[in-house]
Amino acid sequence: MSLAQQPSQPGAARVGIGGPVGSGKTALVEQLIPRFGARGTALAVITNDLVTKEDAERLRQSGLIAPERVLAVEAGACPHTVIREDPTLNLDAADTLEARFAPLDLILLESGGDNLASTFSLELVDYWLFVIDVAGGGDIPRKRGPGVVQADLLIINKADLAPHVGVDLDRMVAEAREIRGDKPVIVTNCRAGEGLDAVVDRIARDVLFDE
Ligand SMILES: Nc1nc2c(ncn2[C@@H]2O[C@H](COP(=O)(O)OP(=O)(O)OP(=O)(O)O)[C@@H](O)[C@H]2O)c(=O)[nH]1
Ligand SMILES: [Mg+2]
Repeated sequence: MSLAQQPSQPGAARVGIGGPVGSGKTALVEQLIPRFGARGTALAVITNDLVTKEDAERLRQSGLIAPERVLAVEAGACPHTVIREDPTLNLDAADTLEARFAPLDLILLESGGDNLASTFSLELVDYWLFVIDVAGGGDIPRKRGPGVVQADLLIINKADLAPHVGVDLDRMVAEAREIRGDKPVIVTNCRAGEGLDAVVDRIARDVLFDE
């Protein structure tokens, strides 16, 4: 790693994962944990749910990660507020994890499911992914929501469902690429674990500065 590439802040890289309700954000986290583990990346996770700790409990019980490395933030009725306008709760959770498990390499922050306009504060994260899914409709990229347009990495998940919901996946991907210019788009199937190595490689390269 060259000095010029090193992150300016010491500590763990913070990566946000946003996207509509049910698009597969937690399923993505479940796929990423063992892959980063295999690379030796020291990892912790923050989940945001509206008024429960559902996703945190799911991850804690998954056997994929030590339960104490998962913290839950209750986002209230507006999940975007705690990742954008006032990310204090998430910043505190990230600081707590860093202090407890130093040195951490990476913290994944899953937002509560939200709409296509949700984006992350760059005060909170160094990089963020937006997860949409094929079953949500092939026209989602064309709607140019800020999440789809601005995210550092767009994930189009549930590729396996395309034939079942009448979506032309190639067209959906082509439209997403056109709208996003140079920024990456990766197609995944988080049920079968497809496309995930490319996601890990991207994050490792762009965020951990580790080829
Ligand atoms: N067929 C298929 N199902 C998937 C895929 N990824 C996730 N799912 C299913 O989609 C549903 C929602 O997945 P979650 O990971 O809970 O979605 P989420 O985005 O975390 O949901 P919220 O946190 O509630 O917004 C679950 O039933 C998953 O099993 C996929 O690639 N293909
Ligand atoms: Mg979830």
